[in-house]
Amino acid sequence: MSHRLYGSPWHGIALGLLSTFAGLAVAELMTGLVKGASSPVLPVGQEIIDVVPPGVKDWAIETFGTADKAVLILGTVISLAVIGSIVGILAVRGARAAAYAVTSVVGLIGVWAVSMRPAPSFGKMLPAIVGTVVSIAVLWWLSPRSVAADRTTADLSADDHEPVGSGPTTTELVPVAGTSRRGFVMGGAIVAMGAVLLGGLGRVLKRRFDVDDEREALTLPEVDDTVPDPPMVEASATSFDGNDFGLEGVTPFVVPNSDFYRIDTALSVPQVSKDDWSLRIHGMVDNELELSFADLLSRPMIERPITLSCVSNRVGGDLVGNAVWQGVRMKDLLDEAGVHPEATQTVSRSIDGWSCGSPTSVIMDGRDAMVAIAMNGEPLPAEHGYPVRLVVPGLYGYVSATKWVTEIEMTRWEDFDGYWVPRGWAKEGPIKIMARIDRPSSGRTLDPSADGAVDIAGLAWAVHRGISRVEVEIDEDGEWRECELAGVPSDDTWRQWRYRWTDFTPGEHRVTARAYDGEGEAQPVGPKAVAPDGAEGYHSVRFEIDA
Ligand SMILES: Nc1nc2c(c(=O)[nH]1)N[C@H]1C(S)=C(S)[C@@H](COP(=O)(O)O)O[C@H]1N2
Ligand SMILES: [Mo]
Repeated sequence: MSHRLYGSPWHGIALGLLSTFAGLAVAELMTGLVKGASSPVLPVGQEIIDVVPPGVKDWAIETFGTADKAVLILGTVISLAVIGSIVGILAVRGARAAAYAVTSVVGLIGVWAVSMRPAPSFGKMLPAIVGTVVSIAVLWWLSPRSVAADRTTADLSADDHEPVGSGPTTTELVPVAGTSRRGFVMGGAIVAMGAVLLGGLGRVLKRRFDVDDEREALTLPEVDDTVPDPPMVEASATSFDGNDFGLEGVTPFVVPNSDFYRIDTALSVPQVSKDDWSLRIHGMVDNELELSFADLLSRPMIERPITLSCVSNRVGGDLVGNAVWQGVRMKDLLDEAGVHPEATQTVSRSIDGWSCGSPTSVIMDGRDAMVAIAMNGEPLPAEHGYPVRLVVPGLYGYVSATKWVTEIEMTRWEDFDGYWVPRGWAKEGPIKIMARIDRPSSGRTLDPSADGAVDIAGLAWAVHRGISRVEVEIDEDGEWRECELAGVPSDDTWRQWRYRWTDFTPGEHRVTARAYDGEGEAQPVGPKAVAPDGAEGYHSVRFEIDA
């Protein structure tokens, strides 16, 4: 650093960034040392999520998909860096007290944000506290001060009262690096290296809290009640007898775990060990139940393919998927607990404090609502709720599918609102009927198959009501052509459909699809936005057939 830069705003920004990132790095280290300790960055971001209006949240989900969290974390870190830079400029301008004060306030916001999470504890707040202390220590150590002035005072007092050299000057007792340009560069390098090392160490140490290993080692219990494979209800007139046409570009009937959409408010995936987990069923019940993971595993197990959808799924969107879930029927557990007739709402809560409420009548009406432990033959992936989540056929995820579930409370419909309800989403969330075109994908060229047909295909769902018919219209000619339907194991899954267009012409086209549910009711024309209770409208795609 040149003489000109020492004391300049750039010097201040460098100091501020060093202080900020040293604090964040040590916070990261603490999360690796103390189990359950929370980085303050995530909760501060979470508080931001909690205050943004649903419209903005919705926009974020649509714009960034599941990357919205990464964007939020990045935004929080950038904000901290900006505040840190201002703090550094204050410090090099001699306003050290103000610099310490602002840093303390930022630290307190971090501690507060952590305390707003469920089950706050001192251990959880440690990273924010220690990180703030380290930030202030770095500011103190690297801030410039007028050595001459210190010396003069010290020397004067020494001259007056004490033998020379024993005066208590800051510079002599503690080597403050910031007092010289050279000292700042050296000290800054030490702080930067230390931050990288300690932050990295924290990351490595934190891995020991991951549930990956215990998840891998877990053996799933036998299923007592499953649907036959290949499970089928009546396929369409063309009697195609598989679940999957196997067409390129069409989402498979069962979506692999790695491709399954993920939506939640958790900024870091909760790592919940099955040994620490329990499920409490309480509220308006005769006998409160508390189940350990082993208790749950010893119960009769069902296995069902069920389609899950997010209420934020737009027409044609991919926040929807079908998986084979294994678990215990919720009804069995609730019957054992003895639900009071006035308990019209089944509230579930997750370890991270998220909650939702489902109509008890829906949970208990005989559908395969379950407390699930497995997804597509594997223990639930951590991001899909390991060790235990809920799955309710026919309800959007935000009112039913609690991941990392630890609590079911039976209460009245009017006595509680789940997480998304006060944020502008409907209290009731039955999944709406929808047809989606996967092939062709929008704007693409579609080639005829060897037997001379252009295969248009996709998926349709009306979860728990089933799909009885899908039609496509080509080039808005007003003619709705009936599609072939693949087989399905039950009304709880989506259904593949296909239209083999034989009398096609090369050039640009547009295809639109619509579905009918199990009762023959047609998909509404819409259009309706996703908020407050799910999108409506026909999916339509432009494509081209080469000459
Ligand atoms: N704990 C918790 N569970 C949750 C959520 C959440 O934010 N936290 N989001 C719900 C929503 S909105 C949906 S759509 C589904 C998505 O489940 P998936 O991520 O396994 O696809 O989870 C539900 N369960
Ligand atoms: Mo959702």
